[in-house]
Amino acid sequence: MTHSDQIEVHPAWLPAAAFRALGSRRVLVRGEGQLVDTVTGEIEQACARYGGSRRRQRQGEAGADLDGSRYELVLALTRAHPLPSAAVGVVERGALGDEGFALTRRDGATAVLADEPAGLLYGLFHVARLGEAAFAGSRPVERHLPATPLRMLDHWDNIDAHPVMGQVERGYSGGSIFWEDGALREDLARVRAYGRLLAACGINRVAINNVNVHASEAHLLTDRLGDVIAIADALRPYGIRVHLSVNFASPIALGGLPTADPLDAQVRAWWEETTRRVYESVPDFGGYVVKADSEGQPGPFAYDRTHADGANLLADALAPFGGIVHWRAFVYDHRQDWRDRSTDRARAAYDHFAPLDGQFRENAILQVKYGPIDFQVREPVSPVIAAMPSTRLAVEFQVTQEYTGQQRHVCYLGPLWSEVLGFRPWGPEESTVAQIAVASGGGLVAVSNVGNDPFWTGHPMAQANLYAFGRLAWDPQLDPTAVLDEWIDLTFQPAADSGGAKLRDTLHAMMDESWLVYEQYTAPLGVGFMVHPADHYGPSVDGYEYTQWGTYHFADRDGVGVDRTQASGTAFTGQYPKAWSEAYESLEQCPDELLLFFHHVPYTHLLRSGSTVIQHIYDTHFAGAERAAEMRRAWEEVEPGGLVTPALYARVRERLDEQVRCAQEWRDQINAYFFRKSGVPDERGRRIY
Ligand code: GCV
Repeated sequence: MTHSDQIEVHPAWLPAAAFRALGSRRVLVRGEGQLVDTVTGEIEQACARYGGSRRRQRQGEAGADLDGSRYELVLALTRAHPLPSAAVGVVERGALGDEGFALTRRDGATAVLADEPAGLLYGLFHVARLGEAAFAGSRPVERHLPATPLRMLDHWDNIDAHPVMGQVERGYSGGSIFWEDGALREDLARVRAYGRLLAACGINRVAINNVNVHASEAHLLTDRLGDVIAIADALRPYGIRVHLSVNFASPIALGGLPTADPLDAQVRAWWEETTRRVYESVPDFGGYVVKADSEGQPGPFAYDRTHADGANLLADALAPFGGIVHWRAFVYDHRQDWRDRSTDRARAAYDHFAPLDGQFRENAILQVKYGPIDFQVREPVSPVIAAMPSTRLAVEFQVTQEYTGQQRHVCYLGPLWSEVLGFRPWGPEESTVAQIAVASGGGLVAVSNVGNDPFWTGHPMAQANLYAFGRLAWDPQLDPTAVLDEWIDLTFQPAADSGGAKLRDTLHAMMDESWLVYEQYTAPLGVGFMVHPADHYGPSVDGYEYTQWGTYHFADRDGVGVDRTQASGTAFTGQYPKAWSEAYESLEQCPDELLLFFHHVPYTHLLRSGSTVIQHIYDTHFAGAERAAEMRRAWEEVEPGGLVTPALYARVRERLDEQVRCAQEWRDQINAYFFRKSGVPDERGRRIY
């Protein structure tokens, strides 16, 4: 496809060839509804390209055509009557929920059944993922149901380009696909194509504006509702509901009231009326996202009210329409005195929110960043997740690579998210983070990495992160390496011949462990934030050390790390259930990769790995920079022009040059810094500056 300025837009994981297998078949679609129309349209296009045929049958249209044996692929709603024979007896109606589907193959026909149209859409994309395999042999009935109905992306997009943060806060992929220069884009083709990509990996909700809600963006709630309607219309054909980030002080800024106090009757009436109007315009509107009392955003603290009071105000306004409020737990003191070692930013979310457990309304979801600080390359899982059994919780990830290479570095984040989702806060045998979030009635949310860049995500390989987030939100138990394989198969359509196999191997070699490689040359042992303040890119070891932001490493001539123990530190370890509280508290049991997050230790401290802290720092930084160079060498072996277009080849090549440069800079600055502090030489005598 092309967009307004005529740059070819990369098809990401939906190139035409992804539909080759189903587009060359005889296909029957049965059912009604907008999403069934979407399915039909997809099949129509694929058949036009690949020579297949499609028949659409609506309710009440009978005829000999209903005999499934004439079709090689049948997609039908279970309520379709009568069911095509290929689909009869496959599943009990009602067992598939709002979004699930069943897939089976027998007597030469593949059938996808769903109770609701959304299920049919997800089933269609599943068939595309399977390719020819969907049409081979026979398949027992498989049911595919999403783990959670809440699989959402947050955009940090601004309408007006912000003087410091730009059009997209922490965006590394060009401008916003929604807005440009203070207005909604005229051509929303990219937004429609985005919706299609998202549906194909399982996302069903999008918040369309930055959680830092500036002046123009606040008006999306009221006099700029037209923008919201247009975006919702563009995304609806792919089953995606739109949410808005709102400013807690809107009753003052937009409503002319003297207060935004959540318990004030006029304020409550203002939100009720405003929300009613939103639903009048967008009946399937998803709800609000709120960043309150955080990094300068207004909130209930100004009125001596709690965050439950704040969230419940909006929840009550949304409830009559089935909407939800996502209330973010990212609340901390961003004006801390660096001299004060007792205040610990890691503690803040738990301290603020754990006492409020059970006080939030049914339709309020607390949105918790996966770690206690801020999307670092390595953090422990946030203790809030285990601390609020009576609250709906959504775990928040960051697909945009703010702290993981800003889409200039290859950093496949599937393994990080998978590790977090599989973490058991209550100890072995107990529930995982994913199970806790799902059982609470929450879900998974992530900050999007998409912009109007021709490759969507700046670095073409960062597309894999977006895809993987969707797939893990649908099924948190998926193996991230297998998900990467799906992405490779769809995106590059590699054949099983030697060329295809080689490309697959190269991509796996570069991406499978790229998160760990990034960790190696940047942040040792759980220390975070040694980045340039403001843009958060590249090394600046002391960049945050004497600032107000609460993100310190406390390196001195003897040692490094933050003492968060109960015995002698900030007592953050005490916020975890016993199993992890004890493990993190203990120098012997604390996992190496988190040691400096929890402990301040001498440079000569012996890690569980057998290395000392200082030698580990040197070794990992040399190794990480070398592995970045290996990635570039691997990419140089790829031949542009076959499965990899010259444009994509060149974009990756250019990014790898920067990654190698930056990794060396990280290596040299970190090694030099810690050598100068500690005076301990590298036992292998390598060059340290
Ligand atoms: C949208 C980090 C980022 C901010 C972001 C904030 C948040 O601090 O650097 O740009 O603000 O997280 O999650 O709200």
